[in-house]
Amino acid sequence: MSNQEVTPLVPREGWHVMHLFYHVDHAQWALFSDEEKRQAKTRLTELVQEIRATPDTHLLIFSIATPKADLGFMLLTPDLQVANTYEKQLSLSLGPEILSPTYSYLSQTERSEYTTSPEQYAAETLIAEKGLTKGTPEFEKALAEFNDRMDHYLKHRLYPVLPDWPAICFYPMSKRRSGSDNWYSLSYEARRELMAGHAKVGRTYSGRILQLITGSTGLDEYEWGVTLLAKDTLDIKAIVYEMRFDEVSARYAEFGDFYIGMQLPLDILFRRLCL
Ligand code: 76R
Repeated sequence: MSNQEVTPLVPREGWHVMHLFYHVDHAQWALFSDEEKRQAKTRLTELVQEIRATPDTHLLIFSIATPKADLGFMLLTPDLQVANTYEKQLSLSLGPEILSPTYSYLSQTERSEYTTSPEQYAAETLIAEKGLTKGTPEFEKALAEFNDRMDHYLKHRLYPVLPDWPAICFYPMSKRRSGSDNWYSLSYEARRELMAGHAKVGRTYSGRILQLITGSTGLDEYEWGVTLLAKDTLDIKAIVYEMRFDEVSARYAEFGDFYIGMQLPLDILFRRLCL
């Protein structure tokens, strides 16, 4: 059945996101003739081109550091039917026994519950902090700038286009729900205040870390997938370390496994993976 015949599963807003990790079976690969190896790599290359030519669809490809996995993909696309189709095809692209999944994660891009609203920005920053008066040209200009910035930011959160920065870090995380450390029994105001502290730390990494937080409550084991892109692995280590001291992480965060990869063009990736 082709995708035209099934009902699309497109969220009301945002995209589906899959993180896919595989091992390469080199024993099976060694049984291929040179011609079969060439054909297999061509199949994967053509599939990658097809995926990347699909509207609103992005595919990041990376080699994984350490033998936790060999190869990773991050696929972003609106329709879960399409994501599922591509995911199955990627698994089989090098031949039925070459790639075996070692870990995977399903999430969706989402807007943040804690993003500052224009009303909050006006009251807390423009009036209380900067002493501006509502209705003055200065106030209106600052508010318009804020709205522009937020529109741009929301667009990035829901429909991200990720840069080709070499280092990629992925890990899933949840907010704790135990005893007196239950994030979900805090009031909205308390959570918003804590998240403001978190964001303040995060903003100091602007230009060095590009983060994408995707929601997975009800979709996968943890509540969020954290994807960090960097040009220097030291920045990844530093931000994760620094955030451990921030109350949101120190008290309320639980983490899954960490994966570190390097984004590479396919020809270099094939050589890296000894294919
Ligand atoms: O409105 C916004 O999106 C900006 C403020 C912001 C929110 C709401 C923000 C900023 N984050 C938000 C939400 Mn974040 N973030 C993480 C991790 O390892 C750890 O300890 C935690 C993993 C990192 C490294 C990180 C980085 N953030 C979230 C959420 C959802 C929480 C919820 O809804 O309850 C999670 C799980 C999470 C986790 N965060 C930033 C960063 C960085 C670098 C920023 C600044 C971004 C910028 O301003 O450019």
